[in-house]
Amino acid sequence: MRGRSYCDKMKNGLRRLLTVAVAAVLCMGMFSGCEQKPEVEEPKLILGFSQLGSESAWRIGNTLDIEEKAEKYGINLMFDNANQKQENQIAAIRRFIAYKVDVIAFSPIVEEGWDNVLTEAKNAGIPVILVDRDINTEEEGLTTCLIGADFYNEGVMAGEYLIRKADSLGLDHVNIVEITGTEDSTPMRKRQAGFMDTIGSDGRMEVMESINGDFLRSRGAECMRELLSKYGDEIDVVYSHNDDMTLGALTEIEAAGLVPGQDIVIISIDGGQEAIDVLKEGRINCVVECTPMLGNALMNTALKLKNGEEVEAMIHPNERFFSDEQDLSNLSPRGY
Ligand code: GYE
Repeated sequence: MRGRSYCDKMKNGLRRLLTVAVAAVLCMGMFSGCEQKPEVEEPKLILGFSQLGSESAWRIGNTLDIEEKAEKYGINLMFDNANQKQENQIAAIRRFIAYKVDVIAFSPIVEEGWDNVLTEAKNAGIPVILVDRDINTEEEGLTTCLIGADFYNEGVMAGEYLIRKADSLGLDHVNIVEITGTEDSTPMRKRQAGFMDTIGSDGRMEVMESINGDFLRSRGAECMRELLSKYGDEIDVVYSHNDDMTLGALTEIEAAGLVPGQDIVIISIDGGQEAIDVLKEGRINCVVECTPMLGNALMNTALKLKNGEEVEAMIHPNERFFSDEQDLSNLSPRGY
């Protein structure tokens, strides 16, 4: 700039000097700050979890428990809800691998079809935990462990209840309809097998039809409508693989002018609050427990894997059943 006075030049020089001094002080502050420990604690581990959907009260309870326990344990949870689609679960697991999470956990919607993506996880050195449901594979070492219920035993408990009920009612022939969970899923397969193996040797028992209700309340109602239109009041027993389908079926039974719990024996699985309340009213006869509270076991197992420790191959929570044979007045709130 032309024509500047000596005084202007002095002012500018001073200004520059000041700017440099301020910058130097700021810089020193920044560097000394770098030496201090960051205030935010590093997460203990990053856990990628693929939930299969939100089809039932059980599933919603399971998701809430896992989110709550991740926070309690200081674990960074990358959560994905697959909305009932296997391809969404596969895509989520691939994202977890790309992100290099420490541990992957997932609840497989069905048992088959996981080999490729789990081989990718294995090759990336990321351990995989199965939550709730199992997979079917010929490959070795794709997963580390399974944390979930003993579904076969749940089916056995349901069958044993039915035998006792038939005895107490003095029935010599029992017509059963079964509303099953998602086809090819572990709980569907094992709840069916445990039940059939238990009643199989009892000559009074006849399964008229097994129909797929996909663990959904709306499908439970549709299935029951169909069954009632085929068999009407010949149906003695409904064995339903979860509470939501059971509750859907009840409305159809009542709409058909029948009294659930009396005209038809109702056996359900899960043991969520709504079904327990209906059991107490006498409109359901037996509910086998299946707890969705798997969060503690999952977080403990994930931490062990991160530390390179051994984990148990199978963790089954303890489960019981609730029925019209018991006094349930003091049962504590179910939490799902
Ligand atoms: O019984 C049902 C849910 O896999 C144990 O899935 C779970 C089952 C549960 O939709 O309500």
